[in-house]
Amino acid sequence: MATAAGPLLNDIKISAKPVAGSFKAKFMDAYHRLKKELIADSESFSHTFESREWVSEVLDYNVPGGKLNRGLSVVDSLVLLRSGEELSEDELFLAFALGWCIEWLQAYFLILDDIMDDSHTRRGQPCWFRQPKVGLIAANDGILLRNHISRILKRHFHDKPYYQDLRELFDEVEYQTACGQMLDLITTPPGEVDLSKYVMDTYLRIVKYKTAYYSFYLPVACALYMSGEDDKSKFESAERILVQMGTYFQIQDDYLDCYGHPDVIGKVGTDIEDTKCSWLIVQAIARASPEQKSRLYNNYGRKDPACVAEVKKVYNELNLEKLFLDYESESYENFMSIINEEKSIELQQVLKLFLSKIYKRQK
Ligand code: GPP
Ligand code: MG
Ligand code: MG
Ligand code: MG
Repeated sequence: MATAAGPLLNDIKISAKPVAGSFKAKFMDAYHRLKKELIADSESFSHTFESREWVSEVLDYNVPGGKLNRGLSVVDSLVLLRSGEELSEDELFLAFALGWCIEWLQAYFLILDDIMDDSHTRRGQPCWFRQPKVGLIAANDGILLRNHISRILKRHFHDKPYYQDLRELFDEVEYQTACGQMLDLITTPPGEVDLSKYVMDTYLRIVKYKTAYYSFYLPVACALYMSGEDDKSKFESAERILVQMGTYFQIQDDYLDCYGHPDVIGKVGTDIEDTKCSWLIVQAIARASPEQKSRLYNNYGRKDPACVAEVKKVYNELNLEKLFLDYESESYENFMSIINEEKSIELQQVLKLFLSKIYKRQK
């Protein structure tokens, strides 16, 4: 992680780094336990040898292979919310289980998103639906993963006072994400290039819903429920700031789609070919001359590599890389000042940890 923001970032890293690092191995142990329980679970369905093998492969291929930032954020946030007070082994496992529910949700979204975006690679391997034996079975695998979340919650949280809150939280966030995904898709219908619709307001609405709630608000809300928090205003201020951070995260994703290295980001960008309402095209349309606009209209949304190269050429003429890097540095300063206004020191720490994990990320 870069330290261009100077001492402020170093302050966060001092308190944040050891927390995240130390839980990774135990977090993976929890994955194996949850996987075993799901496959052994015969309450509603008794697995055959083939189905057990299939589920095992669906899980191993799609669930644990990412950065695990969302999942680990639950336990990291809980530790900070408890002001460093030690968690029992049982509490630790529950925080891991909630973290894995988020990773399961992410895997379910990504399997379906890759079909919808016609993507080829994800996390350094072919997208699940690109596996010859999988194809559109992937759609059902996504549904299966979504249902696993409910089963994990029921098995491990049924007797907790916050069980109903968790169920509603996951339902609400899934709904928000599906709405965001809908906006993402209907703003860019196949074959239609109407770049006049690509304005910042529309963009911000798409990314708030398709990315920010599940990636940023969800882990902290899980940790707040686990910590026994019942002050609604804590949830509200966390939501307000984390949704902005999630927006910043998706802007990075859009930037990396064009300028990131596939070996580092683990996927080959498809936003230009898919006519996506990406941060880059919104900025380009706002700045382009009539001549540049017509080149964008003629080349955006086409699978031809020469068309993609022409769009990137306009991006370079408009110096969008520099625009992004300036936006990134400004965002850091803005976030720090919003976070420092937050009344709860524990919540401040949680938010700074999130910022330190994503600021100037390369993947
Ligand atoms: C990220 O968009 C958004 C999601 C993965 C949410 C998908 C939601 C569903 C309900 C399926 P993206 O397409 O820019 O992500 P990536 O670049 O990783 O493909
Ligand atoms: Mg998408
Ligand atoms: Mg995608
Ligand atoms: Mg993307």
